[in-house]
Amino acid sequence: MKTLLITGFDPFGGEAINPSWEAVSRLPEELGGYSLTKLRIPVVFGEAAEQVIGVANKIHPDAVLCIGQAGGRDAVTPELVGINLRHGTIPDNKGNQPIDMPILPGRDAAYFSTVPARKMAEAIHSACIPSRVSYSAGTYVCNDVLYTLLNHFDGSATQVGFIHIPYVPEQNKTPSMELCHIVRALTAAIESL
Ligand code: PCA
Repeated sequence: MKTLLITGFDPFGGEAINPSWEAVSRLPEELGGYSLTKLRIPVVFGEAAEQVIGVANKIHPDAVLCIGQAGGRDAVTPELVGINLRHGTIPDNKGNQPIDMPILPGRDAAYFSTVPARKMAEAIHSACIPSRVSYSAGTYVCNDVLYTLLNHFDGSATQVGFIHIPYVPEQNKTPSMELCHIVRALTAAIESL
């Protein structure tokens, strides 16, 4: 059986929960021909990606899929690209707030995701959940993780992808999506890998 390392984040920005970890933790142990290893990662520039790479070095996954909250989005959005830029409009959970800094100085400006982002969006849509491809993972910790992993696994057989998800209703912000729909969306995405 193939191995999938799937991650969700700690809460940040004053929220009590992060729906990305809430959804990831509710996924089954096996799905779509993959055995899942779930990892909760900190909302800290640099450290989040380091923790993912640390676990990946031990389990050698066939694919790494990271999930994050994108407040304001009304759909589940597989990301197409990670960029070599750090910019925080709020501090991370350790107080770092880089302003227009490269993630890896001198390295490529961007990498395309190596999972089939469009196919995943179509599979989520076919499960009757709003979804579209996103062309920007932002410049905060989610993009930091996506870019760093794409750089790390560049040229290897390990696929790397990222999916942003909306708020859940418990967070009292709009737009939001029921957690069970987000779990179903992630299920459809993994089954399409
Ligand atoms: N969303 C943030 C970081 C953690 C999360 O869940 C982002 O979009 O960068």
